[in-house]
Amino acid sequence: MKNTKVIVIAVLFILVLVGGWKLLSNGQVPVPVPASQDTNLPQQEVGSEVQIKYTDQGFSPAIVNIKKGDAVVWKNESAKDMWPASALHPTHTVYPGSSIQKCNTAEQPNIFDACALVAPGSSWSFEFLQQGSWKFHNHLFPTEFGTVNVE
Ligand SMILES: [Cu+2]
Repeated sequence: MKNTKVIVIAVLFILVLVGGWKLLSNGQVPVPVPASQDTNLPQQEVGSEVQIKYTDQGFSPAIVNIKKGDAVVWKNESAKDMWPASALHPTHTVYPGSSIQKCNTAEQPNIFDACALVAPGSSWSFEFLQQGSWKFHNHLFPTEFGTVNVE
């Protein structure tokens, strides 16, 4: 009986050794990735989203600073409809390529204009590919406005 125990322990020991060696030789042991690998990248990654809330008091924040390629999401947290759009009311032509006349055309996805009522609880987003300081307003209440700075 004593010999059997010794043999079982020896076999288990060999199995553990062989198993460990196989793991190492196959490179399957997880190698930790250095966390500092991407410290050279800008803190705000391209393609991120910034949110502007629309409340009964207007847009908040009214001024946002983003990078080219980022999107701004206008979220309607008020009790009434909103319609974010590029300056200048009523034509909406300040942002390059934008115009209220392009609403309901194939170009609508590329213009800085919601082109429709955005109901309470809903949101509308736009990706900014042009650098500059772009004013926007609520087409339904043009005295409510703000600015998106794209660097
Ligand atoms: Cu307008």
